[in-house]
Amino acid sequence: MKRMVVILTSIIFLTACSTNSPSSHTDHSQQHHSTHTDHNQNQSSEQEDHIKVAYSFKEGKAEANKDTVIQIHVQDEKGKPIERFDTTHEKKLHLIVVSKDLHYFNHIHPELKGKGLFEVTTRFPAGGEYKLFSDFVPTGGTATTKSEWVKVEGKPSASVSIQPDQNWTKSVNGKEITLETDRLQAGKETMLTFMIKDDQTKKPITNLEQYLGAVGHVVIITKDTNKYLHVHPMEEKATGPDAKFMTTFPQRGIYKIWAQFQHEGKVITVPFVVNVS
Ligand SMILES: [Cu+2]
Repeated sequence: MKRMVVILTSIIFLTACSTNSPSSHTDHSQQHHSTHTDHNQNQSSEQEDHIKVAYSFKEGKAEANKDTVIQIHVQDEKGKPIERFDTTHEKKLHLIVVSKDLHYFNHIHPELKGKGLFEVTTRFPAGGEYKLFSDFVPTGGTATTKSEWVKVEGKPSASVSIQPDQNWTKSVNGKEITLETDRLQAGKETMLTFMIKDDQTKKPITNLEQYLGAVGHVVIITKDTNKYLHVHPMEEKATGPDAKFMTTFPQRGIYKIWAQFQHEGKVITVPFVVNVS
C-alpha cells in the first residue's frame, strides 16, 4: 500500500494554557514539540521553534462582514524574513480560520507578497475571537504550523456548543457524506473513511476532482483549539466514492474534523465532531 502522507502538527499555544481546562496540562511536555511522521522528528520541531509568524490586519483592525486583509509575516528567530516556501498542495501557505466555538471554518490561501509577507482578503462572519493557523513549508525546512488568536470587532454570534455527532451521515451541497472510523482511541492510528454519494439519487460519486492536488483534505482541531492536524489522503489520486485518511489523535477528547472535497468545480466542506477515548 502506498504510504500515506500525514502531516500531524501539534500546536502549543502558551497563553491558552492559562484559560483552558486542566486537561490541557496533562501532556504539556509533549506539546512543546511538533510531531511529524517523518524521521527527523526532533530536528523538525527545533526548526519549527525557530520560525516566527506574526499576524496583523492591513487596516489595523478587523470588522465583521467587511473585507479584511489578513497579513502574515514569517520570520526566522533573528527577525529576518523567510522568503522562500515550498509549494505544498498547490499553495505556498494554507490558512485555516476558525471561530472560538469551531462553528466557523475557512480554508484560504494567502498570496506571498515578498519579504516573508503573505496577504489574503477575507470576511469574518461575526465579531469575536478567531484562531488563525498558518500551515507552510519554508524551503529547506519542514512542515510548520503557527497559530494565533485575533479579535474581530462587531456583533458576536451566539456561541454554538460543540457536541459529538450522533449521526455520521451529513448532507452538504447536494452530497451525502458518511464518515466511518475503525476506532477512536488516542495515540493509535485511526482510519477515517469518507463515503460520498449524491444526496438525491444516493448514487456513489466516482468522479471526485482533485482539490489542491488530492482527492480531499482533512483538518482536525481539538475542542480547546490547542491541537491542529492536517491530514492528507492515503491515495491522493483517488476519485471516490471513498476517500481514506490515516491519522493519530494525540490525546483523548473532543475533536472537530472538516473534510473537503471537490466535485463539478465546487468545494464541499463537511464537518464532523467526534469523541476520542
Ligand atoms: Cu490549503
